[in-house]
Amino acid sequence: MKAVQDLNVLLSEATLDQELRSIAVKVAEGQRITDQDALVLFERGTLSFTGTLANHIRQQKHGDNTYFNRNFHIEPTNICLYTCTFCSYSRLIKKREEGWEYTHEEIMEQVRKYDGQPVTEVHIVGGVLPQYDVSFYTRLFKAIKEHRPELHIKALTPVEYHYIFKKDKISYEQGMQLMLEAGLDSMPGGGAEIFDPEIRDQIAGGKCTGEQWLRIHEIWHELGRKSNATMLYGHIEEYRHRVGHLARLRELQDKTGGFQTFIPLKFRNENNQLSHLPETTAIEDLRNYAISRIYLDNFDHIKAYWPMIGRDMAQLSLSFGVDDIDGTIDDTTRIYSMAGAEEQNPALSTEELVNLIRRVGRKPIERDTLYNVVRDYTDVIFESDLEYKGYVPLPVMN
Ligand code: V47
Ligand code: SF4
Repeated sequence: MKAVQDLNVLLSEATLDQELRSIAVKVAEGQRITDQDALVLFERGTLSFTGTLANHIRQQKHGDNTYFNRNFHIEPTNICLYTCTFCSYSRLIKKREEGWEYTHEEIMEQVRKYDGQPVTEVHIVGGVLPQYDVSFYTRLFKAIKEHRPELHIKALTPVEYHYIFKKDKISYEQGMQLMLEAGLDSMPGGGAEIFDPEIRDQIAGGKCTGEQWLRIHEIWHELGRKSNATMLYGHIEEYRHRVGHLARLRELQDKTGGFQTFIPLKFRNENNQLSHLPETTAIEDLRNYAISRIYLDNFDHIKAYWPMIGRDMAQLSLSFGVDDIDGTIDDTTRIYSMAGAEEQNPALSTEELVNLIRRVGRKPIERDTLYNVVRDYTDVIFESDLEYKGYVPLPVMN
């Protein structure tokens, strides 16, 4: 078996380092790695070592299947009460003329723009402002559902929920129940940043704590619903903080099973208060995907957010544990373009996304938010790709 041969090579490479060797054995035997193992991987795991282990797990979980979905983003406002130091997107209230604040009607206009288009999800997230309260969002979710009942609403993060529930003096439990009844289908993974309180205070002071972020997801999972998780890395945190963050996610996932996807978010340094920090290298980003894949054994999916890392890196990431590319027909998010992301006007047609996945030897599968297959594109070759000569052969799995 090719995967076992790869592992044998790795084992011999790792004979000089007993700890790496024991991690490889654990992965080969399908055992969970410890927090200390994860730290060793961050400190000493080479790109090829971590990549081979992560790809082995990816192949076992998904084969070559690579998922994407068709969604669009709505960002109701970029004015924000908070002042996260990594954020390039928000504007303070005193500079509100530099930003946007959409009304209910303006947001519904954006929703209606996609009428007749085969999108399955709307992703709603933005800044935190008093006028965007419980009543604003419940009315909005209801209006979207009335207009297009089958459209999946993936909206807001514990950062917004914590603020609006506190303002309305209702508990997290009551608040999430209201959201559920209004039509919220799932929660995106944002706002997690780094859970460690010391680091969080420095980069995201004042907004919900790591504990509160986790608690709101837990309550949502207890209501039988799904959510995602992220980690913002590559700023002032150390490897031990990344491990601590992943450990909290794995622990909650053991309890609820409600997370679908983990999305590592590389810190981008343009136009924010941390611009003096250098960005992580491509090697570090791939290692981070790989180690996340190895450590989070109870997460089904690892997602690369292509508008942030660019198309080439998204393709590469598929060999380092990633099985999902956040595909969109017309990505209108500005969170990353304002922070110096690779894609300034991120928009990929389904055809381009399918070609991008196929060209690195993977199988493109369109999914909905809950990973039901919408269409398997494995055997669909578009005319635009007929002349393409550089296909990577699919790995042979005997
Ligand atoms: O929480 C903000 C991050 C997040 C920067 O669940 C930055 O499917 C890097 O969570 N450099 C919001 N990152 C986006 C998010 C997300 C994206 C795609 C898919 C899903 C999903 C969730 O963006 C924030 C923050 O961690 N962010 N500024 C920056 N300068
Ligand atoms: Fe506001 Fe979110 Fe930006 Fe923080 S990351 S300043 S909460 S928009």
